[in-house]
Amino acid sequence: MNQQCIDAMPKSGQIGFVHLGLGAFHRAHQAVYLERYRQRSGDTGWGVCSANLRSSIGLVDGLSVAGHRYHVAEYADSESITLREIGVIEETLFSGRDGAGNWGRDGEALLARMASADTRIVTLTVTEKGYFLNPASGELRVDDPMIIGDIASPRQPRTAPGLLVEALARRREAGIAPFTVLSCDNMPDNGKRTRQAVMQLAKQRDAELASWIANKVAFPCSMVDRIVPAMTDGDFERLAALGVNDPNAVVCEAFSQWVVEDNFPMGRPDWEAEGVEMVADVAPFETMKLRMLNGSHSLLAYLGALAGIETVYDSVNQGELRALLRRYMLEEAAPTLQMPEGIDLDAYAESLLARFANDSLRHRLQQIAMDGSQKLPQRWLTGTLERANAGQTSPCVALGMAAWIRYTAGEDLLGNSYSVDDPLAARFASLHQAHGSDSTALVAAFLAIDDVVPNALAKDKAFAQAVLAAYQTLTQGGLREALAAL
Ligand code: NAI
Ligand code: CS2
Repeated sequence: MNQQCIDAMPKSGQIGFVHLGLGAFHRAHQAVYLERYRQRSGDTGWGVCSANLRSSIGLVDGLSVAGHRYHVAEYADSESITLREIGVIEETLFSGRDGAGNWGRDGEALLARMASADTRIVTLTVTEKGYFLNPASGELRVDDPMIIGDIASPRQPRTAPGLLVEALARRREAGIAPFTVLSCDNMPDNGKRTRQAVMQLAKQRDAELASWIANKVAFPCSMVDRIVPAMTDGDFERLAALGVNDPNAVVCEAFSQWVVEDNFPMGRPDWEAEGVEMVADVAPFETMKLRMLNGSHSLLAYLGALAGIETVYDSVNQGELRALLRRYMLEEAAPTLQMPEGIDLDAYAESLLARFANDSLRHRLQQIAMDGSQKLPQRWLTGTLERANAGQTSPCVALGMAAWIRYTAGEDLLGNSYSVDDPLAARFASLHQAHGSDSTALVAAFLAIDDVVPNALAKDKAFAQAVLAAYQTLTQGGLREALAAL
C-alpha cells in the first residue's frame, strides 16, 4: 500500500467564503483545493464558513466538536491512497429544521456571516433541487411551498435562493459591495441558473433590490468533477484500519477537476496552481461532463439498480453494461458536443470508464438514481432533442428512459422494493397506480411530464416509440434482453 499523509495548516479564524450545502462533495472538492492553496501560498484569508440549510445537522455539529478538522481519503486505486487532513473550514452552521421540528437555529448567524464585508464569495452545492427551478424550463418554482414561505417571510429565508436574496439585501442596506455567487452543482449554466432563481425571487420582493443585484452581482459558472460517494460502514472500517477514526471523513477518487468562469469582482484565491482551470466560457466543459460522465452514471444507475446491482464498480465490470456506456458516450453524447480544440472525446470516454472501475469506491447506484427528475434533462434529454431535430435516433437514451420509468415504480425486476427519492416521487407513484400494466399509457404519461421531458422531444414519435419498445422488452425480458435488443 502506497500511503501519503498530509496534515492541515493551523487555523486562521479568517473567513472569506460562505458555503451552502455542507455535504460529502464540498468536503472532498472545494475544501481540498482551498487547503492546498493555503498550504502552498500561506494566504490564510480564505477560510470557509460552511452551512447546511436542510439536512445533516449531525455533520455540522460533529465538525464543530472535532475542531473543524476532518480527513479526506483520495484513492487512485486500492493500493494507492492520499490521506489529507483538512482545516480550511473554520465554522459550521445549521439553518434548517432540527430534530424537534424547529427551524433556523443558526439562521441569523448565517445571514450575518453572508452579510459580513469579509465574505467575498458564496459557493453552493445544495443539489439540483435546492435551487427550486423547473429542470426543463429553468424558471423559479414560485408555487413551491418553500419558495412561497420565503416570499412571505423574506427576512427569515429557508431556501438557498432566499438566503442569497436576504444577505444581498442586507449588504445593500449597509452599503457593502455584494459577494460573488459560485454554484458548484451539476447543472448546465449553473451560474446563470442561480442568477435566475435569485433574480426571480428578488423581483417578488423589491424591484430596486432586483435591479441592484442584476447590475452588481457576479454569478460565474463552474464545472466540478470528482466522484465522492456517500460514506459506507466499509469505508469507515477501511479508514480505521489505516488509523483514521474520523466520523466526518470522506472517501473519493484521486481525480479532481474544477473549471471556473473567471468573473470574481470581489477577488478570489489565486488557485490556478492547484489545478483550477480559469476560463472565459465553462459551457462546453459543463455540457461534456454532464452528458458523458453524468449521463453514463444515470444509465448505469437505472439499468443496474433494476437488475439488483449495487455499485458503479459492480455494474461497469459487466461487459454488456460497459459496452452500452461506451456506445452511449461515443455515439449519442460526444456527437452533440462542440469542444474547444485539443479535447479528445474518445480519450475522455476511456478515462471515464477507467474512473468508474476504481475498485476502492463503493458508489451506490441508488445514490445516483436519486432526483432523476432534476438530472435527466441536462444529462440525456437536451442532447437527445438536438439529435432528434437533426433526424438522429438515440437508442441508448431511449433504453435509459425506459429504465428510469420502470425504476420509479419503487421495485426492481427481481421484486425487491426500495424508496424512490425524488421531488416528483408522489406524482410518479400516482402514474404507476393509474396505468398499472398498461405500458403504452404509462410511457406516454411519463413522457408528458413537461417538468422533465422537453415538449418537442415528447412529441417526437420515433423517440416515444423507442422508449415504449425498450420498456416492454425490459419489463418482459429483463436487462440482458433489453441490452441485446439494442
Ligand atoms: P450530500 O448528500 O453529501 O449532501 C447534499 C447537500 O445538499 C447537503 O448539504 C444537504 O443539506 C443539501 N441539500 C439537499 N437538498 C437541499 C435543499 N433543497 N436545499 C438546500 N440544501 C439542500 O451530497 P454531495 O455528495 O455533497 O453532493 C451534493 C451536490 O454536489 C450534488 O447534487 C451535485 O450537484 C454536486 N456534486 C457532487 C459530486 C459527488 O460525486 N458527490 C460530484 C460533483 C458535483
Ligand atoms: C453522480 C454525480 O450523484 C450523481 O448523480 O452522477 O454526482 C457524480 O458522481 C459527479 O458529478 C462526479 O463529478
